[in-house]
Amino acid sequence: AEAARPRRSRRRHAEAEARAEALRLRPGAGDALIVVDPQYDFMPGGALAVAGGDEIVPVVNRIGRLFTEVVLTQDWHPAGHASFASSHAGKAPFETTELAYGSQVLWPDHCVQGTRGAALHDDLDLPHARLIVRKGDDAAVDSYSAFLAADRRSATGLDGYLRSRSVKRVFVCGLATDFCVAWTALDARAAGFEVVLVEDACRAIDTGGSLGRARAEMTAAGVRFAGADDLFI
Ligand code: VGL
Ligand code: ZN
Repeated sequence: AEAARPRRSRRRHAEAEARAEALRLRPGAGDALIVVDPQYDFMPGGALAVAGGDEIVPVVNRIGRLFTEVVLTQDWHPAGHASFASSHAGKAPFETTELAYGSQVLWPDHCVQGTRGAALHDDLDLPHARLIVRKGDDAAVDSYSAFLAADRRSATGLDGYLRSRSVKRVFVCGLATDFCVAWTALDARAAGFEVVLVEDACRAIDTGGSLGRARAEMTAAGVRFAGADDLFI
């Protein structure tokens, strides 16, 4: 056991080096940060509060400085949106229903266009963010993903934007891990980008096993998982 220790630690060291090398940022040369839905309705006290949602803000600010290409997304629903339980007689939040494009989780009314709940958190310090993608604005179709709405037809154009900015790899963070973050990460993979999920810059809703499912799907799709500190080595 004595003799095995240095060998093991050498291997661990090599693994840490490889991991650091794999995550080494390429600012201005292919890396982008996507910050998903850092809005008041997903923060404690909001209409669809995510536990610890506000704790991501300082982490996002810290990593945001590392990127020259920063994109924010904003859930942006009209009143009476199809994803709101209040739009379906007899339905309660967190139940599901069938819409034209498939199964839809129903939510409390949230992120209604122009309301305070839909606003980006005031403490976000990302003055260099160039693009804000609003999604979910079609009254009949939800959009967790920053790329493609739930009908899998209407695109936001984010894929073309990133490509035209020569982005090769996207780091994804924000709210909520198991819905908008996961769908954004999966669609980024499907669009051919390398994807790294910055886990401690995310928080989850976790309803009906959604977090476990999202993690499994992201792993299967080749999304890599990192912590914010991994980006500073
Ligand atoms: C989200 C549920 C409904 C999210 C948005 O940002 O993850 N979740 N709308
Ligand atoms: Zn929404």
